[in-house]
Amino acid sequence: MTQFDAERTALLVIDMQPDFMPGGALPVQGAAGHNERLVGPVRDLMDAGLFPVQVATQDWHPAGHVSFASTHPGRDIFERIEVNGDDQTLWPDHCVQGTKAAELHPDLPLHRLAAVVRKGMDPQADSYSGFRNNWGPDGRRAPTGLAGYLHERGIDSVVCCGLARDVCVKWTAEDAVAAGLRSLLVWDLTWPVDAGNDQATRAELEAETVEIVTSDALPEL
Ligand code: VGL
Ligand code: ZN
Repeated sequence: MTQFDAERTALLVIDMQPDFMPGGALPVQGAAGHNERLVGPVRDLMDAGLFPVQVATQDWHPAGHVSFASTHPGRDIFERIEVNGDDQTLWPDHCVQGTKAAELHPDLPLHRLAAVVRKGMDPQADSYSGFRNNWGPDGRRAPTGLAGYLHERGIDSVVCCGLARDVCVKWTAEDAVAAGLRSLLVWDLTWPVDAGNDQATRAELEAETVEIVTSDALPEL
């Protein structure tokens, strides 16, 4: 393992929005009706101040977004279709711009965030990774600017937590590697849309050299 320099590490708090929590439109599994089980440990990590830069991502879709099943008459949620030549899972309407359930969870210490990167704003392109669009009508995986932001802040490592383990956290952690960053994922501070994906998620992350850690090990890394 390369030397871990906390001073050059950013905490990425991914999509901690009520729509991905129990009671929301597209809830993750593993919290059984208790948002606090998701929010509490992430709040504690943010408050611990282990890393000098904390950045949140926020899924932020316009109404009628291409990723919503409701946008495609006759299609069901969780169906997969081809959009602009790319594979697209159809989701329930979620994280619609301006709605309460799309806000970052208010029980998080949001004042600690140096930046919030919004994604999925292009009506025609989905964005799982905080770094870029999945694809797009123009064939471009348009970047959000997060890689440039982190590089300019002198960051060389990221610690990823949040929602959802098998979708946006996974894509973001993998793209961090692609951006030349050391990428850690705090497994117990992520929760999946589908826990049935956990084994594959773990294997794919490891194949992409994302380091899977647990929160109790963080202070000693
Ligand atoms: C996410 C599905 C659709 C996520 C976002 O944050 O993991 N999942 N949009
Ligand atoms: Zn989304």
